Parts: sequence; C-alpha cells; structure tokens
Amino acid sequence: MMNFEIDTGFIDEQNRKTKTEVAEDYDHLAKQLHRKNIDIENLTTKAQALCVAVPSWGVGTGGTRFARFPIPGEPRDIYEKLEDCSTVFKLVRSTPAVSLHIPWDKPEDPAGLRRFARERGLHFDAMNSNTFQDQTDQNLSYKFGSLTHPDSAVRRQAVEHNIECIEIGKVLGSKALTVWIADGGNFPGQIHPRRALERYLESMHVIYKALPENWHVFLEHKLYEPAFYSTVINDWGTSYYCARELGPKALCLVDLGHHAPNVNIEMIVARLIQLGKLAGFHFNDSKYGDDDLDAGSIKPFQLFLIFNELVDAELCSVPYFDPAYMLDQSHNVTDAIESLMMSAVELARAYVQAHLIDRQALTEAQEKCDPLKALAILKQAFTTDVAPILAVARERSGGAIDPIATYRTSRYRERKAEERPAGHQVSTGIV
Ligand code: LRH
Ligand code: MN
Repeated sequence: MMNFEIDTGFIDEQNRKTKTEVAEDYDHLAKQLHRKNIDIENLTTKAQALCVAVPSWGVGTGGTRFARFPIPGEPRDIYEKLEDCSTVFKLVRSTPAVSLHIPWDKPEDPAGLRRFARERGLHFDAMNSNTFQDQTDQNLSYKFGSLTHPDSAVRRQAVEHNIECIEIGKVLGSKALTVWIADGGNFPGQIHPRRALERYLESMHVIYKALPENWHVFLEHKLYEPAFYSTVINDWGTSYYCARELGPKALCLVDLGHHAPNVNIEMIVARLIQLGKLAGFHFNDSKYGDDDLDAGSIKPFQLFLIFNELVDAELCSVPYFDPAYMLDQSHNVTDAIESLMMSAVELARAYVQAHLIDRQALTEAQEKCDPLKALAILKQAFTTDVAPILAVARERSGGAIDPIATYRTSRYRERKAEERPAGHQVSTGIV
C-alpha cells in the first residue's frame, strides 16, 4: 500500500478557494509599496528564494522531563520523518533541507536515504552529533562530559562519534557538522573552567582536521541545561574564541533559546557577522529558558530585528556572509507539521519585512542621532502586513496559499495514524 501523500492537484484545488482574494490583496499592497518605490515582485522573488532547514527531530511530538504526549500517526523512523518533512516542503516551499541528528537518525543505507530524500525534493543540511546522551551500545558514559571529559578515553570516544557523523554526512551530501555539547557542572568546583576549555579545543582540533575541504563545523553555545551551574561553551564570546582558534571552517551557530532572558541577540548576530564567524541559526522562540517554542510565537519583533541585521549584511555584500537557517523546536502540544509550517512562514515574514526597511532613511536618522525616526522606520516595516507576498510566493512555487487549512483538509495526520499504528514508537531522544 503506497503511503498517503498530499498531491499537487489537491493543493491547486484548495488554492482555487482563495486565489482571487489573495490576488486582490497582493495588487493593493503592490500599489501601497509602489508609492514608496518598492517593487513587490522583487520581494516575492526574495521570499521564494528563502531556504530553511527543518530538524528531523522536530517532526515528532516533543516532550519535557515531565512528560511527552504523543499523537497518532507520528513518524517511527527516519523515512517517515522525511515523508513529513516533504509534506512541510510541499505546502510552504521554503524548507527543502533537513538537518539530521546522529544516532537518532543513523541510516542503515545512507545512499538509499539520500535517494529517498531527493525523490521528495529534499537535501540534507548540517549533521548534528550527540554526545549528550549514552547509547545502549556505548562503552564510556558522557554523564560527566564528552569532548571536555577529564578521561581522555571518553574525549576520544566523543571525537570518534563526531568523525562518524562527518563520514555519514559525506554520503548524504551534507556540508556541515553542528557540535553542541552539554558539558558543564551542577556544582561550584565540579569543573575547572580553563582546563575544560583547553580540552574542548584539543578535541575540536581533531574533529576540525577530519572535515572535508568544503565543509564547515558549527559551534553551538548554550548558557545552561542540562548543566545548571556552569556550561563549558556557554556564550557567543567563548564560541567565537574557539572558532577563531580552530580556523576558517569553524563558525558560530546562534540558537535563539540559548541565551539568558532579555539578551540582545540581534547585537550578537551583528557582531558575528562583522567578525566573519556567523554560521547560522537554530530558530525558535522562548519566554524563559530554552523552551524551543515556535519561531516568532513569543517575540516576533526580536525575530524581525535579527533579520534586519541579516538583510543589512546581505545588501552590503558582507564577505563570508552565508548563514544557514534552521529551525530547532520541540512541539509538545501542537501537530509538529503545522508548527514547522507556521514557523517557516514566520521566518519568511521577518525576512520580507526586513527588506521593506528604508535603509537610506534609517542611516540618515542614525547619523543625525534621531532615535525616534530610526525606530519609526523599523516599525513601519514591521507593521506592514506582507501576508499577500508570502501567500503568492508559496503559490508561485507550487505550494499552498493557506498551508494549515490545506493540510487539515487533506486529513494527512489521520491517514498517517492508519498507516503508522501506535505503540511501535522508536524512542528518539527528546522526541
Ligand atoms: C540543544 C539543542 C541542540 C540540539 C538539541 C536537540 O539545546 O539546541 O541544537 O542538538 O537541541
Ligand atoms: Mn539548537
């Protein structure tokens, strides 16, 4: 029995329901923007070109240490995860890339998996290593660390795992390895901060040497959790120092949830762009800690301000500026496919709104020390409803004008519940 898939005919049929009103809204917005010498077609083309990677671990239901509430029709292996990633891509068209996590997604047949993905228009973005959990067949535990563990045998085991991720990634066509380590302590005195950082660099130098010519390694910093007193790679400064020590292939990845509340993340982004070390992002949102909530759901203005820095760099053709955009979220109470689609749309919204900013007027206001004028120029762009541009961009790329409505009308999840009998769940880490 062929697995159910949403086909283009169904998407077209659903689009016909709202196509006329969207075209009217688009023409109206076009006139408004034209008055400001902004060509709406240029923005729509930009929206169509935006590429975001979805996390393989994001298509299942997420959980916390307290509980996980799975839903019927969850993916049970990497192939079903890719089916769901391709459904997201079919409807929003901006997510042709998937970021895998090893060993959660360790493929028996990487070449076969690459073919399966390509048949669905998907390719593989950064690989993610995992030395923050112990696998059943593992010799040495990561309980007290991995790349910075006092025992060199544990460090070696962690280095070898990262090199294995690179080897798998090479067959899959990936071009980057993301290294996030949980290493840190829960008590004062538990970790010697300087020795731990030296060991991190010693281990990372070995991993760095294993990178193919055209690959990068993304260093992901995080303030805390699972370590609750000190974390070895705790902030962007430490990450930047290490990336510079390692060499040009090492860059700094910014996960939005990995900072203390109210940290000015757009400033960190501007710094890493200026220092030529911005790897890219794990986009999500949070209210308190690393909540991994849907991007743009809590602080949409912050997301806009981050894209303001990114678009400014893009328009200034800043050297080495080629950030990777990935989502890294945990969908605990929503249908993961709906959350990923909604989040991809929020990234496109922030990106297009950032292209609406009158940068000449903004620079003038900044140089003339006119803060209110500067803020008003940003708010003008942020408060412009670009939904018609996003809908037309999706439709022109063969996607859904209304991804959520089309997805729900397709009864995709209900169909998957029939195809994927519950109870045969594979425990795949946080999902
Ligand atoms: C750590 C993190 C990291 C992933 C994990 C799933 O909090 O953001 O990027 O490996 O989540
Ligand atoms: Mn992350």
